[in-house]
Amino acid sequence: MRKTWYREGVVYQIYPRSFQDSNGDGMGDLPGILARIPYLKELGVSIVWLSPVYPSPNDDNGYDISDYRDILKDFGTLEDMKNLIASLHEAGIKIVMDLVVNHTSDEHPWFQASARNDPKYADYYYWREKKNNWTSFFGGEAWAWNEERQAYYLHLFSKKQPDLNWNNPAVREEVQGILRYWLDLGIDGFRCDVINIIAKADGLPDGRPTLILQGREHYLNHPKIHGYLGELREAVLSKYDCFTVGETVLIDVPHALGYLAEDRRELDMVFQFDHMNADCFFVKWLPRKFRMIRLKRPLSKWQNGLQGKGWNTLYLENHDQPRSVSRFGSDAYHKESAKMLATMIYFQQGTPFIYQGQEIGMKNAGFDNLEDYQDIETHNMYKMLRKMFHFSHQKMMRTVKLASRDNARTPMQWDETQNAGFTTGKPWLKVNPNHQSINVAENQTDPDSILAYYQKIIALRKAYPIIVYGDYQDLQKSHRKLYAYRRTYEGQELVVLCNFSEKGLTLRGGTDFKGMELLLSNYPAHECLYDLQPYEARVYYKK
Ligand code: TEU
Repeated sequence: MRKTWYREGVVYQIYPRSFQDSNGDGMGDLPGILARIPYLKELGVSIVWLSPVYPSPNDDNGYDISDYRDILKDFGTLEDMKNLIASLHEAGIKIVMDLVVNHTSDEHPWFQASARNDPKYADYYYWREKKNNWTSFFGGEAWAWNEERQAYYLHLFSKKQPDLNWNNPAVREEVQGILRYWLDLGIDGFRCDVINIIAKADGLPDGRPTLILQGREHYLNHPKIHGYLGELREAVLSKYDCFTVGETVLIDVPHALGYLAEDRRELDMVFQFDHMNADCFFVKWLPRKFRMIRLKRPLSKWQNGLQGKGWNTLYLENHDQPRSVSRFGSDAYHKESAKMLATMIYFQQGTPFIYQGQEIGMKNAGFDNLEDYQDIETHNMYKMLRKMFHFSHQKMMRTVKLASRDNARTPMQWDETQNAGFTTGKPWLKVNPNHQSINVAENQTDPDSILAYYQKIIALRKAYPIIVYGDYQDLQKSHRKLYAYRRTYEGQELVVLCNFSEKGLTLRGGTDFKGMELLLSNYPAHECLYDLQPYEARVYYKK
């Protein structure tokens, strides 16, 4: 198996708007991140991923880029970025940027030139006189009318995010140039936004009628993509010591293996989303009750499916997903369940991704008023679902509170002061009132905190290669409350036990850990070896 720093590392995702403000404008920024490097070091992470920091009109919080080679003013300057790269590197931390190249902003000069029909840029986007029937990820039609060009353009996300035409070699060269630019500035890799939808079927045919994402069979993992990614690897990525992680929506194991095959290395790892459906049908906007089995089955499927052939990402949260402790854990056992969830996911095979605030058990925003949510998807979905299904405002607000992306975007909770130590000004999105009890400062005073537990996990991953590279095998597959698995590596063995219940659980056969050393647990003591307490997690090890 190929051993590399990005397989052995732990990634920390920063959502820059919400991490740390340094100038009181209510918006996080690069100097703010710089000031928190000691915190990142203390936590022990080795790679930082920044959600987009480029100039953007912020229709979708930076995922609509208007200049790929500069920094959004609110976040600082290119000098600040260079400083951040250098300082992170000095601290032994690598840095990965978000690469959003399925679409640009409609305020990007390319789109403006394309709308003018400037011959150089005319084919940079998909222009049509007649729209097809595709629908957008954010709800509604995937086409918008442009007055200037007197044509429709394709946008799989918001109207202000026109899709780039990857058929055009000039577009692909532009993208290569962007990658080179940042790699030459010292960047160590990219998180590639919705990368598996960049290739669209020739002629953009109508899609099969369906409720969600109509037309998707014409762009999800379209075969042309392998040419595009192969070209990018060959022309740019192969020349640097860097890695890529693809955000691959609606991906299955066979397609993932197509991207991860070692001889092609189109991508180094992918984000899959199957386990994110543990409490919803297909999309977050159709919630259902959480069942642990719906978390275990897909995670095991991915562990088994990629073993020896690819590499998994291990995550429970990101800036698009509500907080994991609110979804899969418990309020009554907040600390225990947050630690248990971390144990369950980060002892599997793959590269861990921690989303800011997860390491202190931050919870969903849970705001009652629609006006307190800023996210474009939230507002679009609210309107669409009310119109389509005549859902009441009350019903929709219940869903918003569960599903909104802003649940995970509230400012980082550093301390108990008024704005949680995030800003001295007015935060762009409300701070969660629970910051008085859930915050970094509080965690730092408690040797038994969630934060301290994350530090332990990260330290263990560094000390025990079995955690990184060991094979995975699930135990008690169909158990509905116990998630148990074994890892094996060069004669060593690891057994992980996680109780997903507010009740105690008695272990029966099939989870043998006799003669093994207890490496980690979220409870101070065990009354009975074979009884797990509520949300208890244990990790056993044998040389
Ligand atoms: O997300 C892609 C994506 O599929 C999400 O839009 C997802 O459908 C949605 O969040 C579910 O609630 C990426 C980025 O992570 C996201 O923040 C961007 O809005 C999107 O791409 C467009 O760039």
